[in-house]
Amino acid sequence: HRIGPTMPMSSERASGPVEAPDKTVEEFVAAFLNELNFGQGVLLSRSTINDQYLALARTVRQYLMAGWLETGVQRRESGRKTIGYLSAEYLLGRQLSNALLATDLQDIADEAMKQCGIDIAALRAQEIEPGLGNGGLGRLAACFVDSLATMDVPCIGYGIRYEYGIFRQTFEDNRQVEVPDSWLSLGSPWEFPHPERQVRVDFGGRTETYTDDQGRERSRWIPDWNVLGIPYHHMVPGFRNGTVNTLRLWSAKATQAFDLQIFNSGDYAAAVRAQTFAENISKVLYPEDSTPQGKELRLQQQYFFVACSLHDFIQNTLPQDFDLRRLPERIIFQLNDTHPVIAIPELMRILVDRKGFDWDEAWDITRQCFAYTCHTLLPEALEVWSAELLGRLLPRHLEIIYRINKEFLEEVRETFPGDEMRIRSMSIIAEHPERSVRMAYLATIGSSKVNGVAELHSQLLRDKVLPEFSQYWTEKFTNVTNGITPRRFVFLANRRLSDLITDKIGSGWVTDLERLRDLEPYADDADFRAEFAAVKQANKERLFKVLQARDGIELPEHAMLDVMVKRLHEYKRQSLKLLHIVSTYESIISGRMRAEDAVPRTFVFGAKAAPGYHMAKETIFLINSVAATINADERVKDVLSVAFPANYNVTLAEKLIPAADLSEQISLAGKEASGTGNMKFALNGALTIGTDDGANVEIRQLVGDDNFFLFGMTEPEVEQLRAEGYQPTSYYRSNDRLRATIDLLAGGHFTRGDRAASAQVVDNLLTQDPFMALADFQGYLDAQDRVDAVYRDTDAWTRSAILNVARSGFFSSDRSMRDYLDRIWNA
Ligand code: B1H
Repeated sequence: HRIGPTMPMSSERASGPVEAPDKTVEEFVAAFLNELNFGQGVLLSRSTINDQYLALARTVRQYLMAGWLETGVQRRESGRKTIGYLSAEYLLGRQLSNALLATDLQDIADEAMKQCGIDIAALRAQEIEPGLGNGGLGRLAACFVDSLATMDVPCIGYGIRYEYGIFRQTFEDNRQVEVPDSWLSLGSPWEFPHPERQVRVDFGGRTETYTDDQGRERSRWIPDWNVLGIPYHHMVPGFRNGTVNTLRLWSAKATQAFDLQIFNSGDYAAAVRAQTFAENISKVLYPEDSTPQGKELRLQQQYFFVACSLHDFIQNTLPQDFDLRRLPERIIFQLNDTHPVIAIPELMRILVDRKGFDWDEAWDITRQCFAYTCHTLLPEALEVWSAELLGRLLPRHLEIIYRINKEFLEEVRETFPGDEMRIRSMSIIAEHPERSVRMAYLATIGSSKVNGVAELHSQLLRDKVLPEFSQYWTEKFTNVTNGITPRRFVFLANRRLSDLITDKIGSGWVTDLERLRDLEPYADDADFRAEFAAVKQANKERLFKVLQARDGIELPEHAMLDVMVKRLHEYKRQSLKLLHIVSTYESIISGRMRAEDAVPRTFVFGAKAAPGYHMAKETIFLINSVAATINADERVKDVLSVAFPANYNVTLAEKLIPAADLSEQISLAGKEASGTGNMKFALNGALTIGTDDGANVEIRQLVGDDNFFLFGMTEPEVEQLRAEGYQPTSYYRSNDRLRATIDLLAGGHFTRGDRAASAQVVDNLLTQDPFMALADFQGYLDAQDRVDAVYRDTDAWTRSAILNVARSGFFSSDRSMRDYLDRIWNA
């Protein structure tokens, strides 16, 4: 079959303007019925909610289409530098509400659906969110592309169209059970497949050397299998500015050649199996957050989407005769962690092997085309691929990596002659325990800039993770503190607060979040405080309805809502939160504290554990067990409640965060690179109890110490304690409350007398406690006492909450994008 060339530029507009329907209820209804009848092939009277949802989505799409096509034309004509955001994850969240918000069609759509006798809320609820990411890293990518569209910056987001996103979490007998996330099963109205733009991706085989016609020794790759990448385009609408950028997600498909070879051998079943093998590449998102699995399929995924993306930009996006020496003027590929770092040798391969460039010239171009963001400090999270595996899957790339390394180390040797220790420590290739490729080193050497994601993290990155490199290239290292999109996480998620803010300071804050500063004076205005508190209460009631319908959870109306939502990981210390809850409960049932003297609290957890992360799953079991016991205990009724709704995701976050009073950000100092949930809570008027870690540091500096509950060791204190030899049992022995808490937890009180059921988490805390929860326990309880004291004073609490909102404008991802543009992209 023929794949036609795209039309030449000059004729693009000749095809006539694409016009959106008018923004009136009548036209909206007409477009909707048209989609329902002609698109979905049903009558309104016979249509299901899913039919109606799909038709509504396609109707809203019509309003975005003209902007999308026009943005595409402009991008091609302007010759502006494009940001190629390379990310293995995009945690998008639901699209319908965001599209209605971006087009300012919410009210019209409400009314139009009403006229059709449809409850739009039911249609919104019908959408399965695309969960193509694990947590913060994937959500960050989604916030960044939102901001770039809103700022009208040319950006193509490149990633993988996983057929199954992050698993759906359910609980059985208090334990996590994973269910596949078949998010495509009811149809996906937001994607546009383009099978005619398929790209072939090679794998395996060997390399051979030959002499080219100029007598130069060269290498070429003789691969032995390949797959096709089919791009699926998604619209990324800017906020009410007409810009619509593109997210291009790749799906793997078997090639015909691949099948034929085996079909001809006569083994039909083997041929079908081979097809499945190829298509497995984009089948499922790896569910590990922070600790990458060194699995072959994962490396296939990484190379697959990166090869498709580079090909797409160079062959299909740039003009035909483009001079690749000028590539850095037209593209900067931002590497979202090390997952896409194989793009660096891939670009070298394209330039040297396919386009005939000299090595040195190709290397000079390549380094200018990449920038690398590191998202972690955990040593176990730094990606490393065994040379054996890399060489088997991508033999030419391994060869290129060896040469990059050889030339780099020669350069270092010139600067530091005889310093072999240093040279070994900077090698991309590690020799122990097996020969392997350190992807973070490759990324650092092959990029023009390297950044961390919060001030503290960037400093630790320089000092601890890549110290030799930051000495060698001081200027290469920089910081860009993360941010979140205020469109989704304030305007959409918290309409009541948004209306209140807009009423006082106008609506400019939605795209210029620093304007929230203008709210500061209202913190001292009693009427405003009352309105602000009423918003919070209304958001809680909305949440309680959601939890009741979604999980059958009943919660008391008037309690402090204390929320910890994030992936389950030991370094994040959900177990420390659990110790606080059990300790409070123990104080009451032991009679040390009267129930009526406690500040009523509802604790909410949301957390998925990686399916293979044993300790994380045990912690989930224990939280659920504690929740069940406390919720059933009459002695603490309406004083302590614990809710752990299953399957925390973006959709639930949008309901939970606006309702929260207290935001739990309690990782061990030096472990959480940034955190972004922390920012969402502050912007929605929750106060933070947190350690001096990640972006908490910057939140506290901005909102002020009086409006933040700080506790725990600092990063240097952690290091010192570790060096002295940390002994968790010494805290258990010397702290009565800690001992009472752990004894209650260990004694089977929450597990129907089964002591073994809690033993793994408890023993881990007592004997290893790798993230020093016991060392920070007392400080945490003291900080929680300060929380109670402020909460009793409603005026003081609300005042602080308002100041948190007013002073957190810095955490807009628009600001992050401006920082990338200024410090990294030169665009
Ligand atoms: C973050 C990851 C991550 N850091 C490996 N690293 C993964 C690593 O599938 N994998 O193998 C998946 C995810 N995610 C997070 O990034 C940090 O922990 C947060 O602190 C940070 O806010 C977020 C965004 O920068």
